[in-house]
Amino acid sequence: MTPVFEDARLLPIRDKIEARERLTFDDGLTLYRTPDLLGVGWLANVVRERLHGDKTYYNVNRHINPTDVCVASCKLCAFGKTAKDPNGYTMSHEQLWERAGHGYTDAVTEFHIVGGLHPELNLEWYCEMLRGLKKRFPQVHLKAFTMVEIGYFAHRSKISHREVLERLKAAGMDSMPGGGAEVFSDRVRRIICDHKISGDEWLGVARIAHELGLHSNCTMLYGHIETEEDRTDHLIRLRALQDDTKGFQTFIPLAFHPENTSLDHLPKTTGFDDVREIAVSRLMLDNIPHIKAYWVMMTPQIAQIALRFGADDLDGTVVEEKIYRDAGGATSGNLRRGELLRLIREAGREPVERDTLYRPVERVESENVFTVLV
Ligand code: V47
Repeated sequence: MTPVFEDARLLPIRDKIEARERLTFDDGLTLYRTPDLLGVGWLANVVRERLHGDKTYYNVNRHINPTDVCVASCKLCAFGKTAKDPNGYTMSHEQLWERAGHGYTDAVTEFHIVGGLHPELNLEWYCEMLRGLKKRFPQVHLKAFTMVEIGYFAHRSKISHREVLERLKAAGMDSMPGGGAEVFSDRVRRIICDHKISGDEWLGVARIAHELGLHSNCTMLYGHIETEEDRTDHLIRLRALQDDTKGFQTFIPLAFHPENTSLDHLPKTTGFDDVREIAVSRLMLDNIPHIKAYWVMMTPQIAQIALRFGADDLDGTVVEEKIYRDAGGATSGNLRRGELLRLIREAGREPVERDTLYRPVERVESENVFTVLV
């Protein structure tokens, strides 16, 4: 059954979706500007169900942030501290390996590892950190370092992006998260994150990672000073790279949280905006398999609704998240597996526990103890 679209501008877009044709820049703008959110969501849900049926993915993961010391001082960030800040921290290898094991059970399948751009830690320090994790937790997938961190390691070590990636891969990096992409527009980056690598460099590092066989995710930070044109351009640039490499697994739209940042005068995104962003990305990114409604950023309630607006992934249990917590996130980290299952089932979807590469994880369940079948 086709709904009655309130906005006739959605009709040609519906025709393209039905014909599996690629949407244009102007289509993207229409999707961002129409008040007919239900129409946009209906279309995104068609694509989501075409790709995944009712399947909704989640994983059991822990975040590890080795340091919050960062040379970048981005206006968008509440996490980074200067090297002189007495409140900054840097874990020793032993502390980090011990922290990784906190509450560790065989249930954890992924460590998500990102940190500040520390002026004194060298590449070998990060390689040793990875080797130590692999030795202690050989079955855990190490999803580590944003394209921005790779750019910084290369700059500090005076070696190429490719060489940095090769050395980290040899030390145990299995794939990469999608952070640090923000919005690719140079104008926006100059204001919100002027010391970070450019959008082109971010895409360049991702291209090399994919060429080396490393999968990655990708993100977009929205809800600050960017325009609808900037958002559409960002999605189209990700789509173009994916045409070449096929290395992106998941796109994660990240709503800007202004609290404790230099942009705290900006209002927070609304539920309408968050749900629309999920739907527009599902429709524009026709070659990226998964769209993640990151519950830590959206709240579990809105993330659950997003499962009917294009999203097929909720991220995971997210033990010990810090970046959103520091930016005033109200629901930062530590959702129990049972709660994820309840959210997914109540949305009429079928939960599938996955590993980082979207292979289903089978478990024997007995009284809250989960054993991974290998
Ligand atoms: O890189 C920083 C963003 C990212 C703020 O790949 C902020 O599976 C909002 O990338 N308000 C980190 N956003 C989170 C991230 C991520 C999360 C979950 C899963 C994956 C994945 C990746 O958060 C940063 C930056 O883009 N960020 N500060 C802020 N105040």
